[in-house]
Amino acid sequence: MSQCDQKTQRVTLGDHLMATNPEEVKSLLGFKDSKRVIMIKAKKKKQRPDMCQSVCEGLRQIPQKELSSTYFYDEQGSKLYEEITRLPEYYPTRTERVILETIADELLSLIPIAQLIELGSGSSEKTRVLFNASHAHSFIYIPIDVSDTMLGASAQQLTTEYPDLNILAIAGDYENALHLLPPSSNRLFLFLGGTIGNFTQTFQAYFFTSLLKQMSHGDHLLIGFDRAAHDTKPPELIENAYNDAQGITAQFNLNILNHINRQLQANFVLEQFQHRAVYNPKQDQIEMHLVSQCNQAVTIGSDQQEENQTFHLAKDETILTELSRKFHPEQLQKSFEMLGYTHAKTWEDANRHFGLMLLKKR
Ligand code: AVJ
Repeated sequence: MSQCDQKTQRVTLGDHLMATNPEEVKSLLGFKDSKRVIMIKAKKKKQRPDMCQSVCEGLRQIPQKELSSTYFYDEQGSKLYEEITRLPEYYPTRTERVILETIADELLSLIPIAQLIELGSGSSEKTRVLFNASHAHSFIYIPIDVSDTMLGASAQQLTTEYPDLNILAIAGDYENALHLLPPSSNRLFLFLGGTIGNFTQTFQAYFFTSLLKQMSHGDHLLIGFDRAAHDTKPPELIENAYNDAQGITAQFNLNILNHINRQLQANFVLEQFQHRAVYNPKQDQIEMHLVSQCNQAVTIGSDQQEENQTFHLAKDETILTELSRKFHPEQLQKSFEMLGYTHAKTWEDANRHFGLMLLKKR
């Protein structure tokens, strides 16, 4: 039996409660005393394909080898991404923050938020804009992130900055974590940063259909999306955001190989790959690759292991590491309406570089 049966137990940060169903979480939500952070770990429902299997499958693919962009985010990768968000070329993060600052009061007056649920909260950097705007902090903040170290550290930091804020941090992937949310109304789900751009169209439809099922009447969803190139947004602006002068994005891209080397005892030589990111105007997406600088072979798995696998890369052959889709607001709105969402409002910055779309469950 999990520790959650002890209903009044408080946990210190770093400890995790395991919760397997919404009832257990609901009992945890009754906290009203001075301990304002509870951290739980979402138990895996489905076993995901393991990293080795996924990486090998991707490298076996013909004609285009690929690696899942989820493998960018080891500790070093998460740090590099944080650095990216502060780069002068990387407009999405700061533009999204400006929009949030502009609309915070309006948003909070539109929705009487009981729970603020953030999918992929990371360092909760932009969410602070909403905490700053809502003086009463009458809601519970529920950050969800796969990285439990990031989650713990940022929850800790938030309690010192906002002593009145109640936090229920859930470590786990979105699907497992969402199944833990106790039913409630007046919830605002946040999916910021343009992360929706990493979803394929198929996965987007699947993901937001299952989210809608979890939502109650009157719940809202706020999505941050990067806009496709248009009259006031040249494609070069988008391309430059992924080709910064300091080479941080290149490091971020190459780090995926480090992560695989370490996790799977692989032997990628980072110096033999080069970062490439191009904007594809037909598909409205950034396509990020690692380009092999020579003919080479890579082995996944240490020599002692029997099932180690070798992959060949020709000079100039590439591994696709990320697609970052960009959107036309009208099309995005339509795709959500087709899933059954109601469009409430879309906000943009003055240059129309980035957008926030508020959707609602009827
Ligand atoms: C985290 C998916 C929003 O696509 O802009 C940044 C990741 N990759 N630079 C993006 C990323 C290269 C980022 N998202």
